[in-house]
Amino acid sequence: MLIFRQLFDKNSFTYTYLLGDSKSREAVIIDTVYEQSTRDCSLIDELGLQLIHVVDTHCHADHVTGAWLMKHHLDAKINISRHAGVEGADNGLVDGDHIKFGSRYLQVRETPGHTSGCVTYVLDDETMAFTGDALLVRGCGRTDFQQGSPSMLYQSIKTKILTLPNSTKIYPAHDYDGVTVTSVAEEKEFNPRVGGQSSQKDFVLYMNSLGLPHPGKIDVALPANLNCGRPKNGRITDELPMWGPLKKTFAGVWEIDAEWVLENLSEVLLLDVREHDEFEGSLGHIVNAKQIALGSLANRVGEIDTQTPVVTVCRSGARSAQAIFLLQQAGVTKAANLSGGMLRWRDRGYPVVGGAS
Ligand SMILES: N[C@@H](CCC(=O)N[C@@H](CS)C(=O)NCC(=O)O)C(=O)O
Ligand SMILES: [Fe+2]
Repeated sequence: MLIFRQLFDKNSFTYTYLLGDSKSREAVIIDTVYEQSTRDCSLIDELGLQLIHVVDTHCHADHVTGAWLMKHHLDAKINISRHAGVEGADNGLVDGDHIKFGSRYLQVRETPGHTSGCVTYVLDDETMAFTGDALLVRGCGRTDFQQGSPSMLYQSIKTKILTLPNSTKIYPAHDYDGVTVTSVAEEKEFNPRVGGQSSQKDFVLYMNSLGLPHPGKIDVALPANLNCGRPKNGRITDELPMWGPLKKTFAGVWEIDAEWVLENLSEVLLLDVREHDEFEGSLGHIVNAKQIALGSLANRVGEIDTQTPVVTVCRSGARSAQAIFLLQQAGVTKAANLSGGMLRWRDRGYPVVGGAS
């Protein structure tokens, strides 16, 4: 079975696609965004996938790709068109190449015109095509920079994309109105630029009259993307806090493993957000923990020292996850949830004060 997720970056209106083979757990990710790497790594981890390939549909002009960072974190191979002119990719793709993940693959179709190095990735059974900015929902990518060419884009769309089965679902790299998917049949009929009876001349004249301002981030994005998103000095600038081995869940909560907490009890403030009777009840509590029930936390947050890392604790790790959001809102940034809560702490046989044996 195919595992499929569509993810969205609300700053650049970019869609990122994760595809995995449920049996082998191997996965590929298409068009990542640098600032979303933590999110993407968390989802891959929570779904139990192993990222084999990170692929880009083209050298983006509006956001920095997460390709280099994903490779750094997960040891995946970087793939982009050989014609994209970028440095640092593991595989320079050409028409007809296959990108394999488990028993599945994506077929590479060169679809230049938005840029000279644009490709469309077609799933092995032709049920899905990832068109990048070649074909958007009721639109298409601009053709006024990066060796763009409206006549070339027209040919790419007509001969490489709209020749797929009518039922093929089309997933674009962007949609500025939040539309998530379309199909070959729909775009053949309703795309205002290439659909219906529109000729190449109609298309070229349409595209030459767009008059769009350049993307706001082009001066940052292009040089970075010419190096697959590697920062200039090779230093990572994502959001990982450094006070402990933290992991961010896909739900957006920083978590810390119980073993590290046990070994570093004197370095952290343990904040137990259970009710007082639970704190003194059968599960017991961790030594030196401060008890403030979740319901009172917003009012009592001033009692918490913002310099010391805070580890929030509850029965299962659920209420203490909500406590993380409250602490962050109050400016306590060094805070992480004890993953698994008191239940896991006790399962592992770690020491508690009070509680039933
Ligand atoms: N306002 C956006 C514009 C982004 C933009 O120009 N996007 C390109 C794709 S990289 C495009 O082809 N857009 C098509 C359109 O806006 O119709 C920004 O500043 O980033
Ligand atoms: Fe683009």
